[in-house]
Amino acid sequence: MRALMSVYDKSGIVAFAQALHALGVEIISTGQTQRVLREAGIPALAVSEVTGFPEILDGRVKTLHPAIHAGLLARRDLPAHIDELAAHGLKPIDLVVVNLYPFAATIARPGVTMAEAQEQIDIGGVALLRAAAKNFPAVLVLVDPADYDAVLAGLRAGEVPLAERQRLAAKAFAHTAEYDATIAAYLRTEPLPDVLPLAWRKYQPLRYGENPHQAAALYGDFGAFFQQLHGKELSYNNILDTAAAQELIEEFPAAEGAAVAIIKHTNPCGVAVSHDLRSAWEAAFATDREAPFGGIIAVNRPVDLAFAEAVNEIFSEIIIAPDFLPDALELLQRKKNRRLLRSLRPVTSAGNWQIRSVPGGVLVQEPDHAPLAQEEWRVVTKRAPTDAEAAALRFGWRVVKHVKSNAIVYAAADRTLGIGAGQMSRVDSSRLAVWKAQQAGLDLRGSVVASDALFPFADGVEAAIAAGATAIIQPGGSVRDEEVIAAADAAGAAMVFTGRRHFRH
Ligand code: 93A
Repeated sequence: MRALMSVYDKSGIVAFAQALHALGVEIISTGQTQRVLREAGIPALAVSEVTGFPEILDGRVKTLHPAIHAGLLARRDLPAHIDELAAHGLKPIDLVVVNLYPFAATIARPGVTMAEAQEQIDIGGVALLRAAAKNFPAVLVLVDPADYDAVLAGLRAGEVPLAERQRLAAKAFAHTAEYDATIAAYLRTEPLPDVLPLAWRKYQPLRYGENPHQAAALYGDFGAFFQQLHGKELSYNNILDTAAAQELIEEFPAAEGAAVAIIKHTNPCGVAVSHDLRSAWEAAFATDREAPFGGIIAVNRPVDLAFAEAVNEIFSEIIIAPDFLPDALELLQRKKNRRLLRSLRPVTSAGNWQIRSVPGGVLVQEPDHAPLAQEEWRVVTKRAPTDAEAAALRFGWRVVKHVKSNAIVYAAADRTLGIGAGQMSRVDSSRLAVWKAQQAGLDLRGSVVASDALFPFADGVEAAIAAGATAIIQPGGSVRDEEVIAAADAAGAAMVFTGRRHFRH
């Protein structure tokens, strides 16, 4: 029996090779692998001794040779294949151990150049894996040290069962597929390619999905964005809420003030900015004093003790912050069920796709991370917003984008006053927002209202004005815009068209 060993990461390889050698397996290996094996006293042939051809082009061509690939691909059940090997002086290879050039780790390095990345694209190793996996009834293929022991046990017992060989082959093809997908994603230049190169590893198993009877897992690189400092593991719904909370809070740069967003079921129940986190918390919590229980809180500045003491009063599932001061962390860690997450980098900056599953496939879009684009805003009423109204319109517009459609947000310059989310009719969202404000004991007189999409009729605007709003922000673009504008003018209200809507389905 002959084995070909060619590994970039050499850990564990000596012990495995020793075990193979003890079983009488002849070992062939590439340059550095051979060096490591020989240093450990294991006899190993160089690939060049088998091929009669040296490694060339700085190792770009090591194993890409018919003497290797014929040895892997020959069908053992066809005498013609066996004869052909012999006619060319070749011998079968029955086991392949490969560990590819670390392309993913290379591109994860900050400042890596394209030339460095290209050099780490493994060609020969991938070819070895695919050839061995294709011929899996005869050739064992190993890409994972976790499989070494089972294969050794099989060899010692005299046979590795066909089902195990097939499992290893599937694993090898999954490995090369992931490897190639990573390369394709890195090299991709067009925004929406014909084939989606997806290569997501399981990051974390989840106890369940949206509900306890649904199995679920998290894939990808969540850990690059959030570090969990405390608390039991995040649930499926926690992760969705965390993403929504962080996206919202990133609307508010720390330099412009301390911001707090309270999220429940991916919708904000209150958002505010102030000079410090504690007062921002109080203003955000004032929007809705019921819903935040069991909610998620995101802030844009390091958590201090004053804020920690205030939020400690209510039960919240998760607090997300750029950092936690030691005394605040100590206090917040006292509750076992509370998760504390440090946001490591902006979730809204990367050009990452948003992907959602639909029957038979996925929908892909760019995220709605557009900036305010205030230069596109147009005052359409006779009266322009006052400075105070303009500040409130900006605030409301930043928040309404993060509310499920139909979305209506009543706001002041520094806080939400009433939020109506997720209704099938815009009028109902408006009614809800007003009702919520009333429930919270908030006065909507002099407030502004933000609508994620156009008001189709004048009635929505009339209702907002009746509720106390003096300025309105919305995309505009209804066939009845004239009536809608006239309704605002009739009440002396100011209205701004943004020309851009923010549906969130
Ligand atoms: O540059 S390659 O794509 N050309 C090859 O022919 C080839 N054959 C194996 N890289 C190739 N390999 C890779 O070399 C293996 O996948 C492994 O990662 C590495 C082992 O080389 P060494 O034993 O010299 O460290």
